[in-house]
Amino acid sequence: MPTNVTPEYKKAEEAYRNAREPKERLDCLRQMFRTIPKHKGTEHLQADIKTRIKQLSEELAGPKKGGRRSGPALVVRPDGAAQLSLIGPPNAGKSSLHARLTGSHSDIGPYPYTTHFPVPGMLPFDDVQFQLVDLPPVSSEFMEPWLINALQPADGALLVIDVSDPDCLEQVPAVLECLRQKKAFLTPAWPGLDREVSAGLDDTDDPFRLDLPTVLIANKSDLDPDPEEVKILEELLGLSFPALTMSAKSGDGLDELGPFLFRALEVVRVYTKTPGKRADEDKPFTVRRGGTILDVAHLVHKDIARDLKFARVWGTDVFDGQQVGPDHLVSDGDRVELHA
Ligand SMILES: Nc1nc2c(ncn2[C@@H]2O[C@H](COP(=O)(O)OP(=O)(O)OP(=O)(O)O)[C@@H](O)[C@H]2O)c(=O)[nH]1
Ligand SMILES: [Mg+2]
Repeated sequence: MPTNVTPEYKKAEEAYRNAREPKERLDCLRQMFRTIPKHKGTEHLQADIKTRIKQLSEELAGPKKGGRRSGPALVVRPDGAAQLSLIGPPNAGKSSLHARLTGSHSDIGPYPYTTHFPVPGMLPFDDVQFQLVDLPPVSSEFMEPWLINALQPADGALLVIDVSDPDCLEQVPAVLECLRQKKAFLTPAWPGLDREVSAGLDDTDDPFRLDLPTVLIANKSDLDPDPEEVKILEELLGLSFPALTMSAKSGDGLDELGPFLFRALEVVRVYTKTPGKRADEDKPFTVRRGGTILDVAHLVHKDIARDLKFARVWGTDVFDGQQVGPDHLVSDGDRVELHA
């Protein structure tokens, strides 16, 4: 963080870090630009903010008629309990996994660089869904210039590799380096897993630094059935991501992803009910551990959040129908009646 920034700027930066919708992010960036002290020490940051405002405005303007920017959206609006991006070298099987896990029809090809645009899809787990976004590959030869933007709304990443391909020893460091150069860092630290965050993170104050909790997906296990293979790989590469072994072809290991994400992201499901009625048991709202009644109210409707007075809760750490305030922390499975 540059010195001498104002509280207004800090507030705008904090809001930017928390914003998930592209439109909201753009508003925050504009606020950052308005409030940043204009002196020599902030020149780099000013330039960075301006570039991001330009990129995001273009993205939001959508396809231009006959212009360069036509085709599918390059940033996927978050949906479900969390958004996860599929990242990896060419031909690792990202699209094959995406198709199997979400039922999407993402293009699959026996040659590299098959996928050209983000493809969203939903992975069901229990009564929630995770949004998986298939992406074009990353390699030292080429990375789509918009790819880093597409990662911004993500809550985590699936780093997909072909575990049977010896080239992944070069490919994985190349992927990590390409992302790092654009300030995106894949980290083994997930909120719900007991793992130490690697020390010595530099520049954690940079508002444009993106840290994505990452799980290594060792795909094509049908071609290399040695269950130790991924451990050996991680050791050779000096990595410590949590890892899951899968085969998009045989289907092995696919059903481990949902439970992993639920636990690692500390998803908390809350069922809302209207007074005197049963809770809507099929469609929970989801927050993360640490989420409050007010966070749930925001998901239901912004007016309800604005006017919220108290809630009644049935579930964990409360007696049945206990009255609680907006700051009360919710637990998984809570049934909640919101009173405005
Ligand atoms: N044997 C085997 N083949 C697989 C598996 N997963 C994918 N493949 C094959 O690997 C090739 C590449 O698959 P894609 O899903 O297109 O790979 P991708 O990572 O999306 O490739 P890009 O979009 O180019 O980055 C295809 O021929 C798939 O049929 C698997 O688990 N086992
Ligand atoms: Mg693909």
